[in-house]
Amino acid sequence: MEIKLMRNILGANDEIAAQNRKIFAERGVIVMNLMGSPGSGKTTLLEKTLTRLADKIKIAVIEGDLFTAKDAERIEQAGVDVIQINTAGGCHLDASMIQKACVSLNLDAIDLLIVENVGNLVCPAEFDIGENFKAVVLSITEGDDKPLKYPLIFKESEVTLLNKIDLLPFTNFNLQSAREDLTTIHPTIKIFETSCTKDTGLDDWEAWLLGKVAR
Ligand SMILES: Nc1nc2c(ncn2[C@@H]2O[C@H](COP(=O)(O)OP(=O)(O)O)[C@@H](O)[C@H]2O)c(=O)[nH]1
Ligand SMILES: [Mg+2]
Repeated sequence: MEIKLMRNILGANDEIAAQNRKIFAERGVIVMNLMGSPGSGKTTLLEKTLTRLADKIKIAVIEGDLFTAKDAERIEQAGVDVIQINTAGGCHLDASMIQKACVSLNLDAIDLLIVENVGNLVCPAEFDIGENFKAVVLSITEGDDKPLKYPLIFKESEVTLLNKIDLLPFTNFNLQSAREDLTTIHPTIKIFETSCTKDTGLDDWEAWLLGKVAR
C-alpha cells in the first residue's frame, strides 16, 4: 500500500518535471539542482559563484527552505533575482513547486537557474525537478563515510564538491577513501575540492560550471 502510494507520488512528480525540462530547454535555461546537508556550505558556495559569474552570465536562484527566507536574503545581497520557496517542514523541493516559482521569473533573460534544495542527503535526490544536472556539496566535517551511507544522492549527482577542504587537517576525513567510494558509486562523477572561506578550488568549479552553460 505504502509502496504504491510512493510510486504514484513520484510518477506525478516525474510528469511535471518533464514539463519543466521542456520549458527550460525551449527558453535556453540550464538548471542546476544544488543539494547537500544543512551547513555543508551550499549558500556560501552560491554567494561565491554568483560574485564570480556576475559579469559573465545571467543567473537566477530559487531557494528552498523549511521555514525562513534567510538564504534568499543572503542571495539578494549579490544582486541576483531570487525566489524563496518555503516547504513548511517538507524535506525536499518537488517539480510543481519549481513550476509555480518559475512564473515569477523571466526565463528568457536567464542563462543559468540554480536551485538550492532543502538541506538533506536523502529526499531531494528522489525528486526530479526538471533540472539539467544535480550537484551535491559534502563538507569535510560531515565525515568520509557519507557517500556509502547515502549513495543515491551521489549516484544521481553529476558533480560533488568536497567543501571546507580548509578544515581537512583538523578532522579524520580520509580524502582518498572518500574519492574511491564516490567513484565506486558513480564512476564518472566529477569531484572538486573546495574551500569557500579560503577560495580554494573555485576557479576550477567556475570554469566547469561555465562549460555546462556554454554547452
Ligand atoms: N571553514 C569553512 N567554513 C565554511 C565553508 N563553506 C561554508 N562554511 C561555513 O559553514 C556554515 C554553513 O554554511 P551555509 O552556506 O549556510 O550552508 P548551507 O546550509 O549548506 O547553505 C557557515 O558558517 C559558513 O560560513 C568552507 O569552505 N570552509
Ligand atoms: Mg543554505
